[in-house]
Amino acid sequence: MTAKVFDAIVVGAGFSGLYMLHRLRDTLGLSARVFEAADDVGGTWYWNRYPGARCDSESYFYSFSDRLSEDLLREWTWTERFAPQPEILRYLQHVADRYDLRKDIQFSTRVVAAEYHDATGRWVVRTDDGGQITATFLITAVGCLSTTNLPDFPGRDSFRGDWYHTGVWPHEGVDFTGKRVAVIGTGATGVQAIPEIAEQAAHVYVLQRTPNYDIAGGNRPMTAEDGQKIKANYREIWQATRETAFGFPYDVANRAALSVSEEERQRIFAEAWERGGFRLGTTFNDLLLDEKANETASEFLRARIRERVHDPEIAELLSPRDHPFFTKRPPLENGYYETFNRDNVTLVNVRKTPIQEITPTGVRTTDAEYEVDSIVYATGFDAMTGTLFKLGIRGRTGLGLREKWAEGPRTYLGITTHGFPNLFMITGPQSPSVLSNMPVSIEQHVDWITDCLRYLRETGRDTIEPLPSAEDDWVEHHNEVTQLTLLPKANSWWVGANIPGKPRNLYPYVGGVGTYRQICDEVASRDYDGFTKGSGGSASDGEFTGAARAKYTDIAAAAAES
Ligand code: NA7
Repeated sequence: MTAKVFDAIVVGAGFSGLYMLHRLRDTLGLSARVFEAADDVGGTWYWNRYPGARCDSESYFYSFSDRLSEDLLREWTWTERFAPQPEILRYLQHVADRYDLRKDIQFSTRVVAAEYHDATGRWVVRTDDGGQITATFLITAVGCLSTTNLPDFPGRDSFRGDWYHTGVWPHEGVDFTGKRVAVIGTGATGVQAIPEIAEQAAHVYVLQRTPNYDIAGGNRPMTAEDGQKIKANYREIWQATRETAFGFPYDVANRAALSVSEEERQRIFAEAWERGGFRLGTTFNDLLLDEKANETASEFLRARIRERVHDPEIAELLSPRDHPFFTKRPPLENGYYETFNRDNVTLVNVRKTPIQEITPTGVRTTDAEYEVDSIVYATGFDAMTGTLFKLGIRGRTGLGLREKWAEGPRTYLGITTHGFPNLFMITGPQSPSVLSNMPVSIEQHVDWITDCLRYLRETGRDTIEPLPSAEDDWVEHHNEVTQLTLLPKANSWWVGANIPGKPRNLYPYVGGVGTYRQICDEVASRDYDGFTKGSGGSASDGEFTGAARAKYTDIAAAAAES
C-alpha cells in the first residue's frame, strides 16, 4: 500500500469531525482525511438509536450556528422542541451532503495507532484495514461519550435472551412487545428509554442504583410561529450561546438562592420548571457552589416527584438523597415518573440489593431473581478519555497518551498536551465540553484550531506544542476552579466514578463557556502564549507568560464587581 500524506487527519465524523473537515479543506485549503468507525456520519447520533433517544438541549440551539452558515439556519426547520435522534442524524447527513464532505471521509475504518515521528515532525496513523497514512496535524473529533460502559457482571455472557447497550443500539430497532425486560441504569439515557419500553413491554424491571434529579423536559412539537421567531433572532441567540456559562441562550441569574424569600424562591423554581429543560439550573448563581442553596433546588425537585408518583415509597426511592442537584448530570424527562404508576413497571433498588450475577434467564440480585427475555444496559460510557486512549496515540518520545494521563488528564486549555506536538483534541478533557451545549463548544474549538493553523502558516511554521509550565498552570487552574464547586461531591461520570479504576478528577472544565472562550482568544492573541512554535518537528520559539490564568482572574474580578 502506498503511503499517503495529508496536512491533517481527523478522527470521527460527528458534529466536530464534519465541521473540522469543512474548515480544514474549504476555509484553509488544506488536504485532510477523516476516519470514521461507523458506515455513515453522525457520531453520537449514529450510534444512540435506543427508543426515546433525543437531545436534552433545545433543537434551535443544538446545531451549527451562523458561523457555519446563515443559509443553513434558514433552510433547516426542527420539528420538535428537543429533537429526536433520527432528526439530528438527518441534519448531520444533510450537512455532510451540503458541503460535499463524504468524499474525504473513510467510513468503517478505525484508527488503531497514531505515532508522532520526531525526525519528520509528522503523525503516522494506522487503521484497522491495514492502512497507514501520514499527516502534519492530528485532530481528534471522537466525542466525549463514545466508548460504552458495559459492567462486568458475573455470568453476563451466559444470558440466553437478547441484550443491548443503549449506546450501540440495533439499527433495525427492537420490538419489546410482550417481552419481560430488565433495564439497568437510570441516567439521562435510561430516563428517556424506560417510558418508551414500558409502553411496549409486558413487564419492565427498572434496576436503579442511584436516583437522579430529573427535570421536566417539556418537549412539544415546534410550531411555525416558533420557527419564525427563532429564525428572526438567530444572530442574538447564537451570540448569547457563546457568552453564557453553559452555551445556552440564557445565563445564570445573578442572585443567590437564600437572598430571596421562600415564596419567591418557589415561584422562581416553578417558573423555570414550567418552561422546561436546564433553565432550573440557572435560576440562582450559587446552586453549584453552596450546599444550603443547592438543597432548596434539590427539595423542589423531590416535591415534584412526590406529586407525580402515586406510591409514596416508590416516590422516595426515586428521590436522590446522596448528592446535590446538578453534581450529576440531571436527565430531562418526559413522562418518566408517571411510568412508575403503571402496573407493568417494577422499580428495584440495586443500591440496597446489588446485582449479583446475570443468569441464563435473567438478573439475580442479593434478594431476588428477575426472569426476563431482554436486558437493556443503559449503563453509560467511559467518558472523555475512553476513546482517546483507544486510538493508540504516542507522542514525541514514544510516550503513550494513556501512560501520560495515568493519574488523570494533563492538558493545556483542554485542547493540547505537552509531548504531543500538533495534536488537537476537540472538546478534550479540561475544556467545557460536556458541561456545555456541545455544538457551541465544538465550534469554538474547531474555530480556534483553524485560526491556530492559519497563524502557523502565516508565520512560516508547521509545528506547535504546549510548554510543560503552561500545562501545569492549566491543570492547577482547572483543579482550583473545580474545588470552588460542589461537583467533586458526587460519584458521577463527570469525575470518572462510573468506571472502576479510573482516576478521580473532574474531566470537563467548569469555568464557563464564555469565560473559557475569552481565555482561549487571549492565548491566541498573545502569539499563542504557552506554546512553542517551529518547523519540521522542531518547536523552540515561544514562552509562557500566564495569559490564560490572568484572563480568568480579570474576568472573575469584573464579575465580582458587577
Ligand atoms: P450515565 O449517566 O452514566 O448513567 C448510567 C446509569 O447506569 C446510572 O444510573 C448508573 O448508576 C447505572 N450503572 C452503571 N453501572 C452500573 C452497575 N454496575 N450496576 C448498576 N447500575 C449501574 O449514562 P447515560 O447513558 O444515561 O448518560 C450519559 C450521558 O449521555 C448523559 O449524562 C448525557 O450527557 C448524555 P450510578 O448513577 O452510577 O449509580
